[in-house]
Amino acid sequence: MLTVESMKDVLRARARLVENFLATCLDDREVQPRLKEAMRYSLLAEGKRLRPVLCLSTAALCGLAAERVLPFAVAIEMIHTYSLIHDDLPGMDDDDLRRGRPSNHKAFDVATAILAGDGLLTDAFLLMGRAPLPAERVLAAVREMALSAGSSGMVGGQEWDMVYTGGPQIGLEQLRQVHALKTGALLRGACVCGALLAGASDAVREAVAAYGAAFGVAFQIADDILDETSDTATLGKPVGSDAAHGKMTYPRLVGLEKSRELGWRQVEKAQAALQGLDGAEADFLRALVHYMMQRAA
Ligand code: GRG
Repeated sequence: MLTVESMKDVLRARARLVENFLATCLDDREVQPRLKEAMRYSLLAEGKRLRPVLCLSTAALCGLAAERVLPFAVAIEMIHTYSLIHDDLPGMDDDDLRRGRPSNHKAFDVATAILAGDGLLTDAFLLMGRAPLPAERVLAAVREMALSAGSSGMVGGQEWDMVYTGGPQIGLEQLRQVHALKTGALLRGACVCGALLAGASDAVREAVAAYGAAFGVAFQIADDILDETSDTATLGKPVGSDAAHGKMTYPRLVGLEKSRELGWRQVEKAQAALQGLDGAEADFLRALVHYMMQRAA
């Protein structure tokens, strides 16, 4: 079993790999200077780099070295960053702060923030095509990422979220469905893409998908709890901002204690999904999901 400190060392090392790549990922071609500045502003702001780390880690679980999957993993962070920029826009959540600094449209302007998001989303697919791996594996992962991020995944979840916001109170099952798409789809997709890029067997790919799905639910519950209990400095966004936006959250629906119980149940589910998979990489993934929930304990 991995200690928390060793798990954090691996997490930091992988996040650093991602950040080094992010620093130069727009430098290989000409990009309009103000647009490039806006894209880099959000991309290089402090983030946990969870999705690319998950992709690198499930690839490692399946025996694929980080450098072969790094462009793809970074592309997933670009998609995540675009979603944060657009989520903060006045037509959506209208948030002034993100990742501890003014949100993109506050630092630049609304039109530039829209374009920075569009640029990051589109350029992500350019980068995915640069993964030095067999074309059929890359194609399968690109398809998976499009499904996870697009109208059947994150974007669809965002629309459900808007439809439900301010409307009649929704129940636990509806809340779970919104979050499975809005937040969970990209986290699950990141896990599945690592396995696809590594050419994993169907059984391992399914195990990793189940891990990613449970990770996504636990992540959202932890995020909701932190939203309720942390201060602005910890979150980099206003305290209770989701609840303040009229959104239903786990603590609002079932209370803090029950939310924690539900979160830990998902941690167990994620860990159980990897049953039968041994070694340091499986241990890392089990420790990671535990650590992620522990933040909200
Ligand atoms: C606008 C298409 C579109 C989608 C928006 C990601 C998203 C969907 C909305 C963000 C709103 C939000 C706070 C959701 C809760 C969970 C979440 C995605 C938190 C941010 O992810 P972290 O904590 O962020 O991994 P960092 O900054 O660490 O990368």
